[in-house]
Amino acid sequence: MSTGTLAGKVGLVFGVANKRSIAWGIAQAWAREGARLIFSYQGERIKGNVEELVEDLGADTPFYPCDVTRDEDIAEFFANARKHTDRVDMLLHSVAFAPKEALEGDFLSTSREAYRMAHDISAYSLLGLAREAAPLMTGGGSIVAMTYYGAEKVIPKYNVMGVAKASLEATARYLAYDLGKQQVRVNCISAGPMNTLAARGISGFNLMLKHYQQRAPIGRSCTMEELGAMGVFLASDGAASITGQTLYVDGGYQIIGM
Ligand code: NAD
Ligand code: 0WE
Repeated sequence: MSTGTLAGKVGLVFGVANKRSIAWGIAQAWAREGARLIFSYQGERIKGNVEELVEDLGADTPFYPCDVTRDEDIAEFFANARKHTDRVDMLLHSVAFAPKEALEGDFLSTSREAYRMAHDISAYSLLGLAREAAPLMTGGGSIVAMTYYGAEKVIPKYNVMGVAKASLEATARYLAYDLGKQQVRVNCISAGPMNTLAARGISGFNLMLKHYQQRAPIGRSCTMEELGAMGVFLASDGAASITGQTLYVDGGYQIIGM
């Protein structure tokens, strides 16, 4: 019997692709605090990775496919999740995508289709998942979404992802308003740059980490453990009156003006 801060709680995790994924870092922290977790994965390409990872949390940890662009996948994921639990306490949204070319040139050349995809996968999906999760959050709940500073200030080449993250953060606020009456909280964690699959392909990413080392008050971006600790806090009763917020776990970079 676990005695952690999240003992007895049930969490749904969206966005594990491999062991470097932020979703995996936060899921491990939730599990360490005693939560029971149900995982989703994007598709067959990633299934094997997730299968191997979740075994560490116990051979009976459920995982089901869910491409968040498909309403029928979302419905099926929740039907599967209901086989294991009749209540959910937390949901982690750690999903983002824009077509590669949209993160390369200038923002002005973003196509209608790239704009649509980025917003569908990276922002609308929070609403689609929250709508299914909310009825299961009968004892209140905590929904957490991963965002980035490019939502509020221009980060060259982040382009349409920055606009989609602004939409994600606003989506979290409007969801927080709707769901507050059932004690479901919705917050974003704005992480500093992390060396994950989603960041690896980005040219100049190592320069960005150097830039944080030079400019952030604590002389670095964040660690996976620190993101996990924020995930645990937001899921805990200590955060019971925190909702609609974007919390920065970025070494303090966000406060700097020059
Ligand atoms: P990652 O590649 O490990 O995670 C991205 C996830 O999105 C993957 O698991 C992928 O399968 C999933 N995904 C993409 N399209 C999907 C779809 N259609 N359906 C379902 N899942 C889909 O990279 P990460 O860095 O861990 O990114 C996780 C989150 O953290 C993202 O929202 C990202 O914007 C955010 N974030 C990342 C950084 C960073 O520097 N790495 C910084 C701040 C915020
Ligand atoms: O949110 C992100 C990246 C999300 C992402 C990454 C990719 C790479 C592969 C979304 N779509 C794609 N599409 C692909 O084809 N981050 C916060 C990491 C990131 O990405 C950047 C950054 C940072 C930081 C892109 C440009 C500039 C900075």
